[in-house]
Amino acid sequence: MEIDQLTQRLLNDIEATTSLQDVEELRVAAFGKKGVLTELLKTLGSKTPEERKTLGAALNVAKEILKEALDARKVHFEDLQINQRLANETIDISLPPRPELQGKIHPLSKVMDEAMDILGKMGFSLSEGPDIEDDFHNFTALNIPPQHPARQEQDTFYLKAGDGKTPHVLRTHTSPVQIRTMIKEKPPLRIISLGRTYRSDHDATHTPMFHQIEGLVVDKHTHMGHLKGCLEEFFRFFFEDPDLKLRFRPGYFPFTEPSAEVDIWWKNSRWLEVLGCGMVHPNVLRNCNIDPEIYQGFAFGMGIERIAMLKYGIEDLRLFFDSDLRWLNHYGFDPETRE
Ligand code: 2NM
Repeated sequence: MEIDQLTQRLLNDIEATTSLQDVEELRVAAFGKKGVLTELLKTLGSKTPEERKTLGAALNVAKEILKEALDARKVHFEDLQINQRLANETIDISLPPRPELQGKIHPLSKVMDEAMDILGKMGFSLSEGPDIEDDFHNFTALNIPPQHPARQEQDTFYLKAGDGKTPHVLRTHTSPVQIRTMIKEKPPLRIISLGRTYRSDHDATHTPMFHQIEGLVVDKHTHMGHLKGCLEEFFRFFFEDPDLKLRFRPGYFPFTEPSAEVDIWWKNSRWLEVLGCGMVHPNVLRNCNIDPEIYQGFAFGMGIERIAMLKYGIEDLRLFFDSDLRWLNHYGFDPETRE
């Protein structure tokens, strides 16, 4: 039958379309004003009632089949288009994130942690005090006389004082912390103080702000043997060398008597000065209301920067305070592993 053939041909054409536009063109070719099926429907009027009935029915069936095929094909291309857009317009969440910057432990913090760790295990506890000190705690109580060079303008940062008042200072060592603790607490004492200290000095080997750690033991019958044993123990742990050799040379500090400078035998080659120490001067104990006839003390102090440079092979002191990330990444320590 002619209509069956026509339907089959159109169905093949629909199947062969490659775009929505093709589908629409076919729809017009079949059902438009001049479409083949429209034209065929127009011929019904000139048919006999009998022919009209069979032809009409056949055309209706063909119309249904073709409309369904056209709609299905249209939906097919619309789906294709949407899927294509979805594929093109999605955000690619598989992009790797930008690497997160990992901070490092500053070598000075590392050395302070290590020193506190060792001295903590040896029974010392940490004392704290202010960076801005008064003349009494920074100088007078430490048996530093008024004419001592340490007090002079070029060494000490003096703050502006009120009329007739003695000016405050930026502490020139951490010893005033120990003075405060000796005044506040009763012996026996076994304390360390550490932190920032300030001196008006700036060249290749000095920065105006630097760090110190000091230890103090006050007890009955304390003597230089205890001091030597304590420092030997400390440095052997700190430099991870159980055979490390120490040398005590006579020295001078106003706050200790006798006083000594301590050297370590470095890399099988030379003596290096690392620390100053001594027996706390009786005047210092008296200034803190401790009776030197009953109690004696030993004390020691060292610069954190210097021992950090030795332990970690850092050449230039001034780079400690530049906050240069490349330097920190190189000399700093991983906060997780601390290595
Ligand atoms: C040093 C050397 C020698 C010291 C003395 C005191 C105090 F407060 F107990 F008198 N604290 N620290 C001291 C002694 C510090 O540093 C080179």
